[in-house]
Amino acid sequence: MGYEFINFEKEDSGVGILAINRPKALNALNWDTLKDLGSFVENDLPKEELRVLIITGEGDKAFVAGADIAQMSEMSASEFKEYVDYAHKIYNLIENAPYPSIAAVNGYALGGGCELALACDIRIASEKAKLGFPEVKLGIFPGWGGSQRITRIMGNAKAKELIFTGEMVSAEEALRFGLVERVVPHEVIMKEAKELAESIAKRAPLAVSAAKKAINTGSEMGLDKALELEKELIISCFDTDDRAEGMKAFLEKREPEFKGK
Ligand code: DAK
Repeated sequence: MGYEFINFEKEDSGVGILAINRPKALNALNWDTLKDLGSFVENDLPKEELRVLIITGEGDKAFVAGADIAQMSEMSASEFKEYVDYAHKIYNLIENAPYPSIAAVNGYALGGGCELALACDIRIASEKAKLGFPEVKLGIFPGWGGSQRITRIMGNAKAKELIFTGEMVSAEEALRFGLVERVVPHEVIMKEAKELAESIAKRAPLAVSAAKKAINTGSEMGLDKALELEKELIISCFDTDDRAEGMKAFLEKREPEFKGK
């Protein structure tokens, strides 16, 4: 596919593993890396066959250490705007994708890197991971969705503490206030992420996708409207082959074979 800064492989289970591949710079997202990520997610990700996407970083040290500071420091105001617009577009695409995503946070997840993890549905961290938003040390603040997504995940007060101080936290601390869902030994992070992904990949894909939409969209609505949305989505699930298969398989005491139809 000709991408220098990302690697991708898809397993038979339907689990795709996308790794940001710029380990010498701790996978910092310079323009070329961000464009590879964006272009791949937009155009080349095999969406039809994909059940779950795992995002991680190559190397042993970092998930993504943020936007590329060297490159950012040289940008004009218009380039800076273009950079942030593009990152917003790609992170929104990941957040709103029909397939679920898991961030396997295998090391530093800082600034734009932590924001990438936040755009994923679930975050698993290695016990060696460090997470945070150092942007205020650079004269900016988390602007790739971070200041908004983080408050929705862990509340305004803790988010302010993290963002205002710019300090990194350990994976264990991140777990305590809900920035990550699991912490696992470093050596097994990909194994754990794959096991979790495979357990989701076995389920009815349209139902998982509808549940993601109900949660993501519904949590931004008032309860009455959100309950209406839930009703619409569950009714749309009832009308699928997978719903018929799931219930039939239960009654026949066998595993269902879901087709995503
Ligand atoms: N950018 C560029 N290079 C980076 C980098 C980064 N974010 N992080 C690490 N590197 C490079 C280092 O420069 C070094 O390169 P060489 O010197 O070897 O050429 C190499 O990766 C290894 O890093 P270190 O030698 O520093 O490794 P250490 O183990 O000593 O330290 C560290 C690891 C993660 C603590 C340290 O590298 C570090 O503090 N990195 C910077 C982390 C950071 O501040 N991240 C946030 C970036 S700001 C926007 C809104 C938001 C954003 C952008 C735009 N708009 C509204 C337009 C987002 C901003 C950010 O993400």
